Amino acid sequence: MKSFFLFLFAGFILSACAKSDIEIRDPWIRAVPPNSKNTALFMIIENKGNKEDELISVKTDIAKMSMIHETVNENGIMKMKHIETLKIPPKSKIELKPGGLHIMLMGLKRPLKVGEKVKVKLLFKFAGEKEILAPVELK
Ligand SMILES: [Cu+2]
Repeated sequence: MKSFFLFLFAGFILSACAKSDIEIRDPWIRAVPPNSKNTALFMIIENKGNKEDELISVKTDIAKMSMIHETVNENGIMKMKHIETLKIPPKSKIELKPGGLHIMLMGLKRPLKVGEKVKVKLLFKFAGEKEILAPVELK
């Protein structure tokens, strides 16, 4: 019995540690017209830990596919480029914002309402899965 509780306690400590390294702040999804098929998700990802972590995938029920995109300037033309994973160096934060890095939500399954909160699951290499609620905003 004692070892069982010890095991539970160890598990709790481990998950608490994993959680504290990656912090997601101010997530939001851009409001788009009802007939629009794509939108984007923005946020600040902070890595408080001592080792690099990596955003591997993003999932949400509202879109068929989610992709990490960066915006690049090619001869004066802004283009979006797909990147496989997003590395977050230790003790640093990365801002996903309009005109820069973003999560492209493609193939919206239904129109989004301004103000509604959308559940999104982010999978990190070390921190594991993080669930966030991203409000739909007109900005
Ligand atoms: Cu994009």
